[in-house]
Amino acid sequence: SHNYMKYNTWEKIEAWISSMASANPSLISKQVIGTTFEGRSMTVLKIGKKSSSTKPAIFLDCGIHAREWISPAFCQWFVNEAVSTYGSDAEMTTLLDQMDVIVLPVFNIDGYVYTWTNNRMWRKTRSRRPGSSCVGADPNRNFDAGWCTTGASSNPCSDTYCGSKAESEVEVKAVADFIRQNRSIIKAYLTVHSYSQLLLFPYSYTYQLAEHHSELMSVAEGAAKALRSLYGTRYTSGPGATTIYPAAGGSDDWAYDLGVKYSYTFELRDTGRYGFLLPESQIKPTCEETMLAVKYIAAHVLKNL
Ligand code: 0X9
Ligand code: ZN
Ligand code: ZN
Repeated sequence: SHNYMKYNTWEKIEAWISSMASANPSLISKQVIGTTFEGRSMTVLKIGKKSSSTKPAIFLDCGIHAREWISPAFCQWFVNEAVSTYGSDAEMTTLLDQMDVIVLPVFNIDGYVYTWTNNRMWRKTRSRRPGSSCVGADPNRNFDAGWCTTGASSNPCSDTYCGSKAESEVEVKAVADFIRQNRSIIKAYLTVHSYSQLLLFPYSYTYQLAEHHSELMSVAEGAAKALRSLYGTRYTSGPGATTIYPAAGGSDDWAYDLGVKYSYTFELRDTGRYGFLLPESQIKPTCEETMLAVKYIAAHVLKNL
């Protein structure tokens, strides 16, 4: 069976997506939202108790950046925890009765595959364009939020290349289209990266404070406190621009400006000892503590519907 305490290949994750959906038909449905540059299907798992009326939803994605392997590991962990604690954990049961969580387990599938086969430190997509020998754009610089104005590069060979235009990357376009289509039901956007132990919220493309800054900050601090309660792991919360660095074209800022108020970027463990090469022994503790933060945010969203 699927090993949640190891980093899994895309082949394993793809098989897992199918088997999770078929083994839990009352709680999980799947939907293909697009195709990657190299032709792989992007499939979301919608988790929640089936209802006759339309339910509000939380969108959760992992693996925007290829080398951040702990991130897809978290999405797999989340889906498993959701189905295995529904009906026994009161918080999870209420959450999935009232809302759906739409999970994209690996956003940048082509990049993720490339980190397994060619270059463990690859970050970007794997798109090619006539006229440039450099491959890929940074999907988290490719959203239409102050696109390419700060903290991004217009050089196709840079690791933070913003792409030829906003949403030039088919993976970004697929996610943006899906969120636009489901704009009225999506109440929170959560995106998981590594590393640095941060809980970021808008804005990153400007130093201006978000309209809902105080609420976003207090929810982030509550989530960080919940996370810390398990193993003492310390997270710093704040707007991206001042907490990490100014950088335009991110998914969090784009979702927020679209009207998804609760928009957060997690930067998971660690603070640099292992960095992107986080040992598999840390998958379980990292995922367990992060679950507490995600559930805290979800409970806040639910309370404020
Ligand atoms: O630079 C990024 O895209 C993220 N950090 S990472 O080390 N995982 O690459 C931070 C994203 C913060 N949000 C925005 N810049 N919008
Ligand atoms: Zn990242
Ligand atoms: Zn657990």
